[in-house]
Amino acid sequence: MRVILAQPRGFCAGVVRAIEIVDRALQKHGAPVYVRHEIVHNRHVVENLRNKGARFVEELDEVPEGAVAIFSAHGVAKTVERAADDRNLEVLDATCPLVTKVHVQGRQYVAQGRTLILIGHAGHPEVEGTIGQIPGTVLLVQSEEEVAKLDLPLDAPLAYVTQTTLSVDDTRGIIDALLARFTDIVGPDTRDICYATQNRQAAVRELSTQVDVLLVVGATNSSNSNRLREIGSESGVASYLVADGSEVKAEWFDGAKTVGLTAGASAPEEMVENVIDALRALGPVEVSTMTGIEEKVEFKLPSKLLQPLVVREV
Ligand code: 0CJ
Ligand code: F3S
Repeated sequence: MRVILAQPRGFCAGVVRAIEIVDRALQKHGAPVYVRHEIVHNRHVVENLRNKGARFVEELDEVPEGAVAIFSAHGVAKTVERAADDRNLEVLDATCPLVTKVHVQGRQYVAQGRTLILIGHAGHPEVEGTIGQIPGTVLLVQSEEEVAKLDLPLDAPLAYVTQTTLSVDDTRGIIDALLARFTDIVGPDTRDICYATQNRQAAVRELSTQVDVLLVVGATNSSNSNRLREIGSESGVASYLVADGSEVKAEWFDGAKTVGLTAGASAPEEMVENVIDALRALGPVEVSTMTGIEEKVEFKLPSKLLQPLVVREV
């Protein structure tokens, strides 16, 4: 069997930064440090940090007064920031800077007197965070059908922003439907979808033309990973989302000569290797990597974590 690895795949700059924030917080403050929500949507990443002394909670009332609390890469609502203040928590914010950019942009549109529409998936923590970062009502739109149902005057001053990990194609369809229906609406095209999501989707679309089966390494609650699997399916390729090699099933590969393998932005490269090992257990495997973009994006750490850990006396 030939295995072709997608390029790019796996960790994005926001995930690398978020994990580094937890690691450095543990070095600086010692265990335990508290992380609100999974730092990124991957249980291998979470387990690894838990073993080093991180404690994962869903809400801040589970964090003792005055402790260190880290917000996940997906961002949080203002109410969460206020709750952290009320409990005197030492906050380290691992919100991806590209999510924060959407928060800022949304607030700017509202300050211009526009009603804000957020294109995204209900219940996702990034969507809850973005809605909660913007004053007033934010209207969530999940599909083109929902655009038709928006109860707004056709000439109302509107603006839209998007979740960062959506399908580029679906989002373009929703934006086109908004632009076709409303006469005074502004927004950033599909550019709010982050570079990592766009690059991984483009790579998988190309890879899907060359393979019989597509495997996406990622978690079932990872939005960006799910979108990669969907692109494979939409291209007519049998496509599966797996957390690691233990979930790979022999019957998926009956008659398959070429398998495409990619990973969501929150999936560690070790799990890609783990999946390759599982494929090797089924028979001989030849691994290559498609040609693709080399990403060079890096995000700065919060300044609180850049201070030297040990101050030497002079
Ligand atoms: O929302 C984000 C800032 C992406 C974080 C990295 O991916 P993941 O899987 O934790 O999150 P999504 O469910 O948003 O893709
Ligand atoms: Fe940020 Fe995109 Fe990664 S929003 S955390 S760079 S998937």
